[in-house]
Amino acid sequence: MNFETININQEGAILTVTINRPRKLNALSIKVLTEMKILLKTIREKNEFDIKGMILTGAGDKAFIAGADIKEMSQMNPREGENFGKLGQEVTTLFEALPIPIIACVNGYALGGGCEMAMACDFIYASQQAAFGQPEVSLGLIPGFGGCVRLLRFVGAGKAKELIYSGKIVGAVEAKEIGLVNRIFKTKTEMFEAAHEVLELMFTKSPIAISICKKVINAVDGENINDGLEIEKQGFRESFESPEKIEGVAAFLEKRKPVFNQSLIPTFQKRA
Ligand code: DAK
Repeated sequence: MNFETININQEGAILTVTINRPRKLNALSIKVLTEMKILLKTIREKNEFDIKGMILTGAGDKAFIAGADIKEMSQMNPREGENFGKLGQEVTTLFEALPIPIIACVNGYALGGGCEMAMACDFIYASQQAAFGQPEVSLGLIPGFGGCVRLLRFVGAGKAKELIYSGKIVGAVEAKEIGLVNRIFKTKTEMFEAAHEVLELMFTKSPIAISICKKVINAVDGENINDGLEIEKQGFRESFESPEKIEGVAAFLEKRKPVFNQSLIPTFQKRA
């Protein structure tokens, strides 16, 4: 399979998927998400690659994924924003639905949709250079690829709220302390070696048992992810309707600080 924005490399039963837009810090464009969706659906429906495990990573030394593509989002109306969010949620849901272990190897910025993509994998390994955050509120947005739901599951409500409300970026050590990251490595090479090693260990166990463990853990962790995702989708659309999204996104593109209306009290209205 040939893709423009992702690279795939199979070694034995392990498929490494690399988001390959290093000059844009591997930001998730519609193209990246569409190609990811095609790949994951092909693996799920055909198991064409005959793999037992997967690694997700980003090209270059600076970023795993620096988030959804802000430039593309700046052109989207609320309806297009909703469709974009749906596509992102489909990709993250496909990761969880694949009945094999998937490790996110984070080698730099994992921000916004990037952090969400890492959390949709089974667990996260990080290099010392890794940095994590959900900075969407700086753009007048909310995490929309499952971030509110999955960060809560990884680190608990208090830490999730602190990170999401502040948009703060934390390094690998703090990310490990709060339970977002399983292990930290000095170099990228060590990280990938360890990921291969643990996957090879898993391959000596029952693949069916592992797939059932994955299904059960994902199903019982929290109550019902679909309800949570539905609410998040509505909230995301709402943020797309807000003038603060226009200001936040414009400020990023114009390389300046955003000016938000502090007196505005936002309301969250559930859609029918
Ligand atoms: N999107 C597009 N381009 C990006 C980008 C992004 N997220 N992040 C970086 N880039 C681009 C920069 O614009 C720059 O491009 P040029 O200006 O060279 O053309 C290039 O990558 C290098 O970035 P910088 O020059 O900014 O590099 P620095 O080292 O100075 O800064 C940084 C690195 C990671 C701190 C900075 O780039 C940064 O703050 N990036 C944005 C991080 C961010 O805010 N990420 C969250 C994005 S919002 C949805 C659901 C979810 C989402 C969207 C929709 N639906 C439900 C609809 C998700 C939202 C997000 O992820």
